[in-house]
Amino acid sequence: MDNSDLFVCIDHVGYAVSDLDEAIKLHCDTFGWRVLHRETNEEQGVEEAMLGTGEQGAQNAQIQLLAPLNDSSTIAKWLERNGGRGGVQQVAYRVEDIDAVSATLRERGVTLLYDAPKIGTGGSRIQFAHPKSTGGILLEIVEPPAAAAH
Ligand code: CMX
Repeated sequence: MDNSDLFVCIDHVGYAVSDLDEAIKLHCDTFGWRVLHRETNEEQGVEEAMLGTGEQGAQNAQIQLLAPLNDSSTIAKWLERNGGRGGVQQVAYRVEDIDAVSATLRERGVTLLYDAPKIGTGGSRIQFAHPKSTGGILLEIVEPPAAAAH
């Protein structure tokens, strides 16, 4: 089985946090990350920040901080289930062609959450694999906007 065309690399690891500014302060002041990008994604119910380290930009693996926009947000539910504590909510794999990779994963029995990819950070296209079909990890698949794919 040739798997070489599935994933490019780990794109980011997503942490659920209850307060975005507090989390940014912790990860930047204490751990030395810096904010590369910040946005609100209404559809996903999140306020988020992408963090990079040193001179690295979005081409390298990032940390994503995800705070709930409202009580019905996926992140609010995740935090509630976790006793209000933050933690790793997802791992995201970068792909070059999300439609092709989604089709391959479906063929292999992976449960994908959306019929078609949705819009994620910075205009990327995203899809999720349900944790029940990945061994317990919420897996995001992300196709960056064309210019940032490599
Ligand atoms: N990681 C691992 N397991 C998780 C999980 C997570 N993040 N979220 C839920 N689960 C587990 C629960 O513990 C539960 O397991 P048990 O049944 O063994 O108790 C099970 O999954 C529940 O699944 P569910 O009833 O289908 O659905 P939930 O309401 O818990 O929601 C999920 C889970 C994956 C469908 C939901 O989190 C989702 O839609 N995620 C995709 C969208 C998202 O995460 N958006 C925010 C980030 C946006 C971005 O990255 O840009």
